[in-house]
Parts: sequence; structure tokens; C-alpha cells
Amino acid sequence: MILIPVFLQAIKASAKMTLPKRYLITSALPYANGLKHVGHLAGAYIPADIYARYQRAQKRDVLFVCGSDEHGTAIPIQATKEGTTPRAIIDKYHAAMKQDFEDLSMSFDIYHRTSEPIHHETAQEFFTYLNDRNELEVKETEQYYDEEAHSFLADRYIKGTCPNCGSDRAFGDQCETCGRTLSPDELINPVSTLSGKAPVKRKTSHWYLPLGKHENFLRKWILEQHRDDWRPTVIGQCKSWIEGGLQSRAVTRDLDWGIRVPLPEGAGKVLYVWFDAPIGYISATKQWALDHQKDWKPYWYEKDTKLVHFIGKDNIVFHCIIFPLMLKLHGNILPENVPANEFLNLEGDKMSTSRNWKLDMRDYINDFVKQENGGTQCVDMLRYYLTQIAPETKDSEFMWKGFQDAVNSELVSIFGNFVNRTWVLMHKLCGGKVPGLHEELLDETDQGLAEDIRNAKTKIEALLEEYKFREALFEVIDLSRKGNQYMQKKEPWILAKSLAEKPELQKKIDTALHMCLQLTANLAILVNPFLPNTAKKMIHLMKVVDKLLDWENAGNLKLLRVGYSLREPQLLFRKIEDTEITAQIEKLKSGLKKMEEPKKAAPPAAGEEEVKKEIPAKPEINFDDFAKIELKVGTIVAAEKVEKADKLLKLSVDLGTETRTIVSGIALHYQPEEIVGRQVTVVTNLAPRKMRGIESNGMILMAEDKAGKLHFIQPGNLVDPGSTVS
Ligand code: B3M
Ligand code: ZN
Repeated sequence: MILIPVFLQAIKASAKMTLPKRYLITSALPYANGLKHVGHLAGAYIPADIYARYQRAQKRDVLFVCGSDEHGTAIPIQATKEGTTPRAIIDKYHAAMKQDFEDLSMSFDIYHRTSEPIHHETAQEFFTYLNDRNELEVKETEQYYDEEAHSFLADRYIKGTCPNCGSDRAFGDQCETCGRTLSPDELINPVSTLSGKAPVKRKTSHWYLPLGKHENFLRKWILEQHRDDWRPTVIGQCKSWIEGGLQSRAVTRDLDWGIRVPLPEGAGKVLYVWFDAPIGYISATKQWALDHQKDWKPYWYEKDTKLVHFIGKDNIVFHCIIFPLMLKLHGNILPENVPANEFLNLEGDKMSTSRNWKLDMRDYINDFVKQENGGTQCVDMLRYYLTQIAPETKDSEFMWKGFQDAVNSELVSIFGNFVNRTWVLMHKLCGGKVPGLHEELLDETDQGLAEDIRNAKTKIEALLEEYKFREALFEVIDLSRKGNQYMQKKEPWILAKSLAEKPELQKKIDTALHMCLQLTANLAILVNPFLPNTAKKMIHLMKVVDKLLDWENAGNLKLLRVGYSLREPQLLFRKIEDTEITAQIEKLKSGLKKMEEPKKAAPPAAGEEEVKKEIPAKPEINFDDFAKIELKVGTIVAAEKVEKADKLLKLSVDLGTETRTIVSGIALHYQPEEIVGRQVTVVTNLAPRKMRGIESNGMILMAEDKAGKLHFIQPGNLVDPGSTVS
């Protein structure tokens, strides 16, 4: 019997729940250095919002905090890019992100910012507290310094090759290709992004958090205590960190943008952004408490607070290892769970800001929500699809066609259709009022439906408590599907045809529609955490107060009073047209083209002359012909745009014994700063040629894919520059 697993699940969930007194829910603080895309939304925001709304509907004490992360090298780097100040950057993007979240119905209790004085004080106090208790170590080390820019190079100012995956676009703090957290010393072939030069080492002192000293605690707390209730992907990452040997982590930086180290000997240094940012959750709590005359302390100090961090997988180590350790040493509570999501791809490719392959929240808002046929229903459509494809256990894929299908064949055709049929029939056959229920007519179909409603509540509740949002949402839609099946069995519109001869059929019609209406009221409650705007619309249709949405009302089949008159039918969702989908796909592709315009059949180093015709299959050559070509592996050590030639980059390529200048026609495909440090295959004995007045000494080999995008031919592993290829 299918009821058993459901029942067991409920017991499991309730056994685990020694009912916390308060819920503190956090979403990762997005960097205020640019607009955020729907991948972020699906990862750290929508699931947290669902969870917060659900707990609030349970009438629990919930505090849901978020805010902008306004420190770190990402901010001044963006300022340089936009030719403005870091302050202007954070003001601009803080406001923009806040607006985006509002437009997408995020229900943060506070959206704070880490540039606020209250945050600076909180972070400094935290640092002082740990330092005073000797929980930090001071170490003098040699760090990378850019002699040309006269600056130590923190994190993102250094690029190089990732020791883990070999990607040549890793930063000094993290490789974005494989997600591995790095220290600048681990980078192979480091290059300063300020000058493009290889940096030198200089002495400097910093404060460190000694993770290794706390290995036992971390092992026990994560790998034993939370082995079963944290997501396997999260446990897996923590495990590999712990087993890989926990290194001390510097919590200060030589930088001028950030929170000053509150010590005289820390002059000129700031707190590392990953030290201050999570403390942002605490300062946000403080600010919220001030605004609402509440006490913030219980949220961070009382054991009966349930702290849950919602994040993307690239933030796991900070939220599962570093910040918890800081919290422990500072006397705070620890997170109960850190439901991290994997990544969301877009139309078959990784979302990427540099390649402009992404869907910004802002773009969706403009193209759907703000349109004449848009509004909050479009907000819920996106929330629906992003939850349905949430990357909870593995990376998943945003496909525009998938979005259309989810909306048209589930929201419109199943959920919306059920509610609409109920409303239309109730107006047509029951005079627009809640019809009576005739108990003597109830059969097993009715009982089945009643049971389905009660089971759905139990299941959804258990799934939400376990952070399984996809499955929980599936159960909601499934219940509306059952509503449609019920309607199909009862066929009140057929009964209505025989009313003239058999007036007693009205009772049957009434009973069926009564059940459908009670189901609608239940659906409003169950869908509310996921699609709050839809729930509101349903409340409006039913002419009831918000209180109906309290979770405790789910499972109740007497929510709507007999005789109560209800509003006229109104569609909950509109369809998504094919044209909207094609337009979006077009837009995505043309956006990509702007940066990576495909060149048809032009060999890269041909540079300026356009070779328009297809390259025919080439005639056979013998080995000697081939052997004439000298091929070597080189490392790009510098790259810059060639003036007045939008396709050309001037590269300096290290070939081991010499560094050559090579002009390459790849500027539409790669930004200079992203290819520095990359290994390439070079034809080294090609006769020199001049392009735009620059002598090019060799040619870089590139592969051109079907879309016309050029890819480097590079060794699978890092090899010494100058290695021959044959
Ligand atoms: N700002 C990284 C990110 O946006 C960082 C998160 C901070 S959470 C305390 O992915
Ligand atoms: Zn990597």
C-alpha cells in the first residue's frame, strides 16, 4: 500500500524536528559588482524563499536575511572596468539587485549591505574577539607583488592555471571552472591582472585562521553529526577539504577596499571579504532587530535557533567549514544545514557573464514581468520552472522550451485548468456560491480525493523540511492533477444535461463542486510557499482573508462555507507563445555573437584578409611535408588589443628559450585578460609577417567549432613552454 512510505517519511521528519524556537534563514550575499542571473536565483534565493514562506505559514518565528556583499577585489576590479569608483559600483548594484529581488517576490525580512557602519563594527568586533583570544595566528609570508603596479596582489588580481583541473583561468582564491578554492601560491604560472606581468614575491604579515587546529571538531561535526542530513554533494566537498589537509587561511589582505583591520599593526590592511561577508548575516540581523525593536541575540546565541544557509555550491567551504569555525570560536550557534545547490546551465552551455551566455533576472523582469500580459503571474511562472529544475542533486539545465512546457502543460493545463473549471462550473451550475455537500452521496472517489489532500499535506511538509523543493512542488501539481481526474469522473457538466428530468442530480453536482472548491482552497495553501502571487490570486477568487493560507488549514475540507458567494472566474496563468521562446533564444545567441562573432573558415592568423569561401578538403601530403612544420607549446604571458583592428590580439608567447610576439585573429572570441597564462600550440617556423604594423612571428593553432567559435589547442596537462609537438 502506497501510504506506508509517506507515513514513514512523516515520522522521520517529525522525529528529527525537536521544533526549534526560531528559524534564521540566510541566502548568500551576492557581490555588488554586477546584475545576477537566474542561476543565482535558482541556487540560493528561491529555495530559501520557499523555505521561509513555508515556515512562516507554520506560524514559526522566522527571520530571513540577505544583503549585498560589497567588499573584496571584485568591487574595485569592476570599478576599473566601468571607469568609476568602488563606492559608485556598490551603490549602483546594491540598488539594482535589491530591486530585482523585490520584483521576483523574494520575502527577505531585511536586505542589508556590508558597507553599512553597523556591519563594519560587527566584523571588526568579531576579528578582535578571535584575536584577543589567540584564535588567530600572525604570520609573515612572501606574497605576490606587482612591481609595475606597486601593489600586493590579492586573490582576484592574480590569474593562472588551476592545479586541480588545469583550467588556465583560475583566480588566486578560486578556480571557477572546477570550483576548487585556491591560494595564490597554488596557481601555476601566476600573472598579475593589473599589469599582465608575472608577479614577484614580497614579505608581508597577515592574520590566519588555523583550520588544521580544529580538524577534530570539523570532522566530528560535519562528517559524523551531519553525515545523514546534509546533502551528499555538500558532505562530499567538505570531506575532500578535510581529507586534503586543512591549511590555515589568511583572514586579512593587503588592499584598500574593505573593512580596516582594527589594530595599529594592521594599517593598510583590510579583512578578507570571506571573513566579513558571512558576518553580514549577523549585522543584518542586528539592523533588523533595531528596526523592529527586537533582540537580535537569541538568533545567534540560543541553541533553539535553527540556522540554515542557502547557497550555491561554490560557497560550500566558506559556509560549512570556515564560517562555522568562526562562529564556534566566537561562541555562536552553528548552522543546522547548508542546502547548497549545484549549477544551472542555460540552453546546453554553462552560464557565463564574460561570454554573455546568461539570463539576468533583470532581463526576465523586463521581457516578461513588466510586459502588458505579464505581471506577477510571470514571476510565479519563473519561480515554478526554476524550482521544477532546481539543481538540488546535480547541475541542471534551463531551456526556454522547457520553460514554455512547464508553464503551458503544467501550470496552465493542470493547475490553472483545474481551478478555472471549478470556478466556471460553480458559477454555471451552482449560482456562484459554495454549494452544499451531501454526505449520503459521498463515494470512494470522494473519499479518495479527501485522502489525497491530507496525504499531500503530509508529504509536502516532510519534503520541505528536508529541503527537497522540487519533489515538494511536484506533489502540489500532482494534487491538482488528481483534482482534474476527480472532475473527470464526476462529470458535473454531463449530469447537468439531465437536470430537467432528474432534478435530484443537483445534489450530486453540488457535492462534486463542493469538493473541488475545498480542494482549491487547499491548493492555495500548499502552493503558497512556491508561488505566492498565485496563492494571493486564489484568495482573491475565494474572497477569503490571508489567514486561510496558514499551513495548519491544509488537509481541512471545510475551509469554504456553504452558501458563500465567490468571485467571477479569472485565469491564473497565461500561456507562453512560441514566438516568445524563439525571441529569447535569438536574443541569447545574438548577445553571444557580439562578443564572439563567428568567423567563417578564416584561419586565425590570417588576420585582416577575410577568407570567405569554405576551405576545401586539402590534398594528401607526405611525412616530409608535415615534418617541415615546427610546432611547440607556448604560454601566453601577455595579451593586448591591436588598435583599430577589432579582430586582432597582440600576444607575447613564452616558448621556453624566447618570448615571441604573435598577432592572432582571436579578439572577437577572447578578451586579452582571460587568456593570459594559457598554454597554446604554436607554429614556430612560419615566415614572419606584418599585421597593422606589428611583426607576427608564428601562428597559434585554433580549432573552430560548428558555431564558428575558436578554441585553443592546448596540452591536457601543463607542460614546459617550448615542448615540441609532433
Ligand atoms: N558574495 C560569493 C557569491 O556571490 C559571495 C557570497 C557571500 S555569502 C556570505 O557567490
Ligand atoms: Zn580548476
